[in-house]
Amino acid sequence: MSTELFNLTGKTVLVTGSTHGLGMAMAKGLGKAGATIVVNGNSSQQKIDDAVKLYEREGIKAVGYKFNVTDERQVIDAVSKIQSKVGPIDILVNNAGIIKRTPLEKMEVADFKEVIDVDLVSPFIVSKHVVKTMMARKQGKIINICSMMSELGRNTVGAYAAAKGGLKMLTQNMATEWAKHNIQVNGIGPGYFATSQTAPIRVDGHPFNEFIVNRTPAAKWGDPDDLAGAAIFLASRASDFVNGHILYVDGGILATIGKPSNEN
Ligand code: GCO
Repeated sequence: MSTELFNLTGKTVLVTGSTHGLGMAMAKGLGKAGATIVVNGNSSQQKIDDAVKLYEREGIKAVGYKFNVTDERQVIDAVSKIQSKVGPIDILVNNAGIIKRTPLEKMEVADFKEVIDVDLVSPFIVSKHVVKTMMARKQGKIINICSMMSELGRNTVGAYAAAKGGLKMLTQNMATEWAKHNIQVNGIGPGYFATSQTAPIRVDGHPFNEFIVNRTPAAKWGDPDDLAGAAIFLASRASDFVNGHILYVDGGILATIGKPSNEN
């Protein structure tokens, strides 16, 4: 009974921004649990094709679709093509996101709006067009990828924090409106993970690198594969009565005030 709860065989999963990083790590976990992965990216068709090959090399069924998650017309076309060619989207993971690290007083308004557009508005756009079929089928799972910045501020990431804080509340409101249709909407809040997005603040000697290791009770940066279990849980029958919950996978950061750097 227990393993069946987490079995995603026969399910179709769309993971936005799944050609690399945390999106790919979560998608691989979902694929290894049996799901067919719809790979999305917006940079180049080649990057999507290469990513699909990576999934297939791990025995995962994957198909690629290039579309810009902030462009409602492209989202409508892509969702329609996916649902007619692959099948209804059972599970949506809104993972695509960007970050711009600039002090707020120096940030261009256009840059602020771009971060909000990608990180907050696009999960709304994609969910709005995927949920229609979920409502008709009276089943579905939506997982919004939040952040430590859904709960905490940090110097230079104000736009990102505003977006991810908003995404936490959007997750709770989606759950409020759609749970009655047997659609579970939840979030995953990754802590600090070793990805291309965090590479600039992980370089040896960068003060933030040491700070995070000290600030994290697990005393390390997360490995993207550490997110697979949370994704499988929130995508599977095991979470059928979980709604509006943000599951933090952060090595304990949010559990603690932290400690002096000279304390073990
Ligand atoms: C930063 C990091 C964070 C992490 C993650 C934390 O500059 O603070 O990029 O934003 O990537 O979002 O949950």
